[in-house]
Amino acid sequence: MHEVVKPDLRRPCDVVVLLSGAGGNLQAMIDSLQDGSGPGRIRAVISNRADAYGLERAKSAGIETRVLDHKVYEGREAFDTALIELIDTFTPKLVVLAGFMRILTPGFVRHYHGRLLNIHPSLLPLYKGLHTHQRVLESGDAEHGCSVHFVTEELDGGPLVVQAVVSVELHDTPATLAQRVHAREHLIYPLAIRWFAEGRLALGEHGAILDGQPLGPSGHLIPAI
Ligand code: NHR
Ligand code: GAR
Repeated sequence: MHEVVKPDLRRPCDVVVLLSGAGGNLQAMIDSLQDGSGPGRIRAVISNRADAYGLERAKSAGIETRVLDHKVYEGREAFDTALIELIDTFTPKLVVLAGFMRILTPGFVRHYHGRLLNIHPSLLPLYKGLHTHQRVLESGDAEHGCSVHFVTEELDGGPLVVQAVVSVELHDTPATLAQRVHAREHLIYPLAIRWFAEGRLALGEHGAILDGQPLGPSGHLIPAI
């Protein structure tokens, strides 16, 4: 089976970020990780959309950007093969999905086994897939939130690393709820990336491991404020 690979802590952990949109999570990573003192360093930001605002944020922070338009490729396999090739020119130890909106093939996910993270706007395993804020409101749930997980072949189903809970309020709309979820995303994603870069977080055979201890099925849980 896959063994837990110990990182070389003498070198900073190079990270490649994949995104498709606004890049609020990228900005949170830049603000919390990119000052050069921390263990992580964003080497490149890759978008499948040329108009993603996240690309502007990267450029403003002096980070290299690339665009790989999925529409130019014949199918997911061809796109993912090209994406792997591009990512690997930056030799990252960690790849993070930050609002990346393309489902990835099993081959891609296997290639980055144990070093691919995603943030999803729900308390997984609830509300996998898209339009989570609206679905939570329609169900009348009292709580919502966000989750960082290792990416596996099962969409939004990989081992959880950290979750933050957000209370649903009486007059919430998908937009107001999303705003509070985003604020928590911007806290937990840099936290998880820092753990990984420090060599504290790994994917074991039975789930995520932090400081040598299994994290359990929900990951590290941050309650609602
Ligand atoms: N790939 C795998 N294999 N496993 C995961 O857990 C993944 C993944 C790729 C992306 C992010 C995910 C989310 O957090 C993610 C997790 C896009 C879609 C989707 O339906 C679903 C989930 C996620 C991202 N995408 C459509 C598609 O056909 C396109 C939608 C669009 O372009 O707006 O790929 O929610
Ligand atoms: C975030 O809320 C993220 O959790 C979600 O998209 C938003 C991206 O915002 N991801 C997905 O829905 C993945 N399917 P950002 O571009 O401002 O970081």
